[in-house]
Amino acid sequence: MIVVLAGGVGAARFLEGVVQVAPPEQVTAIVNTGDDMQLMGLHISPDVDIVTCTLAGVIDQDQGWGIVGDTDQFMQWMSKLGGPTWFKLGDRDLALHVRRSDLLRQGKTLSEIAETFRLALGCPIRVLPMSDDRVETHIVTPVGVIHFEEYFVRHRTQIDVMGVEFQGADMARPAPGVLASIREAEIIVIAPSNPIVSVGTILAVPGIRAALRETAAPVVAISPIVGGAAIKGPAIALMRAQGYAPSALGVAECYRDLIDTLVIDTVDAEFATAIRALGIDVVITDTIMRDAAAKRNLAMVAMGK
Ligand code: FO1
Repeated sequence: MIVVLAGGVGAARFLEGVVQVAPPEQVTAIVNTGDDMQLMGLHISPDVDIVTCTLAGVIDQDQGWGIVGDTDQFMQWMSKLGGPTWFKLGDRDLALHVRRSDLLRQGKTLSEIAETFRLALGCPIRVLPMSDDRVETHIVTPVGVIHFEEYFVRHRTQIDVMGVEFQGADMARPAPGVLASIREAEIIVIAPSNPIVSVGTILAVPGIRAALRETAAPVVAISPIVGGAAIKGPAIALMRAQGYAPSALGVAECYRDLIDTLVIDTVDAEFATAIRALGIDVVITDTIMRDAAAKRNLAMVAMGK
């Protein structure tokens, strides 16, 4: 069994590589739900949807989120009616959100819904939300403490980050199957996701960090920082705000108590010695997932094949 700790787009692309080299039924993704939010009465669960829809082959590949071929009638009418339009939900995506919200109101859990959706959409790997309890990542900024999606999408990250809060995390329980899958894994890979707000949020759920430290399986992380820049998203500002250098070495420091190996990009080879000095093995490869072959290569390297 292969367990992958996953955020959104970067993790989904990495998982596309994993399923090229391993049977999908042996792959479990434990997915960040700290980006989840309530908007217009709907429960939005971006990372779970990104992973599910990417692996099901129905993602809008250009954006990395949303549904392929989607239309925008809903957003157009929302705009006419003076509703919020900063967070785009296409018409097909809307169906997914209405259905999820309805099932939650009927008493279903996020993980039950994730299973229903992945089967309905044809996602071949197991997708486990990190928790069924409400956890929300909030960013401390000069204009107040705002939800991560407001910082990321509404403000387009053009606002200072003073800190990060994982609201609800201390009371959250890992979703059913999360701790067992970590315990029973043959290998655990931390996807090239944001170490602070994607993976950091998963690790903030009590029990998950301890399970990773106790597992007999090797724990391998892939640096999402390449040449001092994030492959996607606001990792640099968030790492700085949390006191980490925005580099492959900073990523190693984020995970130093957890991982056996860090996969870094060839352009970051200069950090290998310093990372090894932390007691972490280093594997150097091309980590940019340009195409299917690059995703496959990264999955092979991370899985030690
Ligand atoms: N990202 C954007 O940049 N703009 C959007 O309007 C947007 C809408 C959206 C709707 C559904 C969904 O599942 C994801 C969506 N995302 C959007 C992506 C999301 O904000 C982030 O990429 C993740 O939360 C970070 O992993």
